[in-house]
Amino acid sequence: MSQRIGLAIAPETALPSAFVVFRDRLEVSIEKAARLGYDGIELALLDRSQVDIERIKKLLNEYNLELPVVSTGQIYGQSALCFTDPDEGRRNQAIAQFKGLMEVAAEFGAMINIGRVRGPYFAYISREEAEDNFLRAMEELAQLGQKLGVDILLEPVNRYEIDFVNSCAQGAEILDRLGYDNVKLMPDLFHMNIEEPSIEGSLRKYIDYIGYIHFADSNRHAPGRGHLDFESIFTTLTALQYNGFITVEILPYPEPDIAAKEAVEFLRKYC
Ligand code: LER
Ligand code: MN
Repeated sequence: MSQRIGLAIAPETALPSAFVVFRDRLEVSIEKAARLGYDGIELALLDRSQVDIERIKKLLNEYNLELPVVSTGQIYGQSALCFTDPDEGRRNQAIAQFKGLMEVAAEFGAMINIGRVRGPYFAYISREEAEDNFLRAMEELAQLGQKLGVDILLEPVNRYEIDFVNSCAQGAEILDRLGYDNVKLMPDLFHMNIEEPSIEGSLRKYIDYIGYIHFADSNRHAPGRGHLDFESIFTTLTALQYNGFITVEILPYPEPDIAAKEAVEFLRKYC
């Protein structure tokens, strides 16, 4: 068994900050992903009303694709709602919207990600208070995850996008404080290249926390278009017996169809 390759896609209403290669009708992107030879798709969503669950299930079945993860960065990217927000009303809105997406994930037997929706540190409250807001939200969500059978993935994101949980070390530390084993770490090679002392070293060090990985090259273009050493990254993942999804989350450069095709062709050389 080796790693399976996923492609992150979003509905046509998503903003460019969804950071996916295809922002289009889901039917169109799912067909393209299958035709290009991906094993699965990650759905980047803003809220549950965006998906016709039965229709997507039917398409996944027809094309023999998996749906490993629902991602949620747009809750913050598009609506600026997040779990650290000092305003209880806004925090609860973020939690409610996220719970709606957890129900979508449960329908697909998928995991759910927490990237930017965790929120930043806010200047007018202490760091402890922001972390406390986050941890209280996480407890509620981890408990719901246990009921729904949905694992939650905390994604360290680089310092230029958010200032809270940038590295695997910081992610692992907060997961230890939280103490729920259905909450895992989700490294993203693009962020790792900025924040980690060594990509391979951090994969090795935090492998027991890792449930899923985002793949991109150093410039967030298709793997092969930047300067990451994929040979070495795959050797490491294989030695660690990581058999989960590696999902392509890249910018649509030079254009979406080319980027998506190049990415899967490049990665297939290794898995
Ligand atoms: C954002 O840069 C990112 O990598 C997403 O997966 C998380 O919101
Ligand atoms: Mn990512």
